[in-house]
Amino acid sequence: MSDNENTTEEKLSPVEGMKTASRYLRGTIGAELAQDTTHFGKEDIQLLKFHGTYQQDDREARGGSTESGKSEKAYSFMVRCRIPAGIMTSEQLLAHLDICDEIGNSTLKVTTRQSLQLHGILKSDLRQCIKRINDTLLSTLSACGDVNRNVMACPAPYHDNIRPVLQKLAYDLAMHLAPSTKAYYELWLKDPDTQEETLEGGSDEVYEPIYGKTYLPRKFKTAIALPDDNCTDVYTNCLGFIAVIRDGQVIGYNVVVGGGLGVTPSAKKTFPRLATRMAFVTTEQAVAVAEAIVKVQRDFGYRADRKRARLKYLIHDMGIEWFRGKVEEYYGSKLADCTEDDVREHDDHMGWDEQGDGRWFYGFNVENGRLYDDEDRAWKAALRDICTQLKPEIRLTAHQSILFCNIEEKDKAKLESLIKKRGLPLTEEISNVRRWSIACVALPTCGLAITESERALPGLIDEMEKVLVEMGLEKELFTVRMTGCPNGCARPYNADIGLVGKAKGKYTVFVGGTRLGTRLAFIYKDLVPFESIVSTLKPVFVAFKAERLPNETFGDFCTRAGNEQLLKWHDEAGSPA
Ligand code: SRM
Ligand code: SF4
Repeated sequence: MSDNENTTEEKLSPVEGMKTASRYLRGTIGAELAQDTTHFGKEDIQLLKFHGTYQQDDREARGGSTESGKSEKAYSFMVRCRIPAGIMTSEQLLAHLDICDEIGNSTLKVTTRQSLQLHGILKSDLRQCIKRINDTLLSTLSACGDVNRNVMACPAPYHDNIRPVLQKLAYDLAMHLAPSTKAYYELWLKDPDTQEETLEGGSDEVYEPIYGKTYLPRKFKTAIALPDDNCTDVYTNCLGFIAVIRDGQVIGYNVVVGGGLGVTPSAKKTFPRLATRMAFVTTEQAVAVAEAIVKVQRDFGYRADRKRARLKYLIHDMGIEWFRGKVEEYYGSKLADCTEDDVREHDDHMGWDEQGDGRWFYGFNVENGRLYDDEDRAWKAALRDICTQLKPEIRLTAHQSILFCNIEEKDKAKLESLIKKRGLPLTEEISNVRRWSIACVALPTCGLAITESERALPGLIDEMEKVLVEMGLEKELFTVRMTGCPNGCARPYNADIGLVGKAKGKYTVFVGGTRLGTRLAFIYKDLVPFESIVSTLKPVFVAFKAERLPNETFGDFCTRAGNEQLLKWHDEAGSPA
């Protein structure tokens, strides 16, 4: 099979040229790191992503001026870790807290893909930051960039025959699909004074056996779920594995392909898409089939237009049969058809649960994943206390929250008191609507944000809580997911309620997805001012209360009613917006 075969005559996107010329992700990053400047040039910015870091600037500080009188952006770096299945140690979390306090913006973000992000790292501290993360035996390599990203799996620490198998697969996939280039080691881990390239004219097979020198056309995302628990939102990934379980053992996986949520509303050629079921693989086949899928996307994925370069568009255009045929060709044999097994539940793993080995874990809800200390709430201080005094294993969830694992019965009360002491609510004290809400980073660091998200959602949830209590709906379980632009980083497009920043202060309100993540939501109202979101939704809550079927969820109700009816209720209520 020829490497990086391109099926299109179209002109390649400029990023393709940068990757090809980069000498396996080196570019001029080393030379730029040695310079006393605040930021990198545009080619290195693209390559830095593969190393796990994004150049950003504080958008609220734009327009400021430097000592030289020339106005310059307040540049800094976001650094994202690769943490397969979100599994890490207390020491690793403590090291992240130290880094964010010493050289970051003193906050840490638990992401929607079970990872951690540092913000506000200055260029002069970037090498130190990445080196310190690696010193704790974590890596940032391939946390971003056109490669396989952090692999998600249900993080629950049950001592059964299922979760550990899935978590191991996440680790194996992450390692197998990680880039092989030595550039990461040379740039960040080696003594800069002894820096030299380890390239001596070898081939792709030597330096990047899976990716070749152009890597993938675009980011690639993988997740693993089990029928009882789709906490990783498997259908929103490029590649998903749904465990097939017989007699309490994992015998293999139904493979789903071509999920992805990013969309540019003005470009009809872009759309959110849930993955399509493709084939059944045994546990032994899983990693090799994943490699074949990655290689098909490498060789046939679109490299001209980055807006259409995700795997979902290739599968949409070519069809699942064509794609499966190619995967079988690359894998070297036919694959079996999917079994009937599919996801049917979603557990967020919050609160106390027994692990099955006599010990406990506690799911701690972190509002929108942001860890900070202020006069009212001290998330970081609580984590420091817990990690130093109880030393639990840490697991991050795809809902931006944390599991404290391996807690002895005798330490349960202590864990709760360490949380309460810092002004933080126990999961049990949080309303359902807050617990099931998440928001992306957005302003001030995200260069693509159009509106607020993480900083705005808590206030909106305060308002929504009141309305739900008024109507006796506070026990309902439904997801509310907010993003500051249509890229969909908090997965709003398959939520019961998705709030997507569209224009300054205005959001598109989606409804009709599911907590299970298996159905796309539809637009209920567009360009709703932030202040009117709850009042715009209220007539739908009223109708839901009055007309729902027994046990019908909010998303199911909205889908059954259809948007024409929802808008009718809205207009009859005379709501604003
Ligand atoms: Fe994302 C870009 C943050 C999960 C779809 N995402 C970005 C960037 C890097 C902005 C940029 O390109 O300059 C954001 C950094 C903001 C900042 O200041 O930190 C960003 N994405 C995030 C995180 C941190 C959101 C969060 O608050 O948790 C999540 C990090 C996950 C991780 O640990 O790896 C994050 N992003 C997602 C998800 C959800 C998921 O993967 O489960 C999606 C939707 C699924 C998908 O990929 O389709 C997502 N992010 C995007 C897109 C749209 C991609 C597309 O196909 O169109 C972009 C923009 C892009 O790639 O051009 C983007
Ligand atoms: Fe930034 Fe948009 Fe992603 Fe939010 S959804 S983090 S605003 S790219």
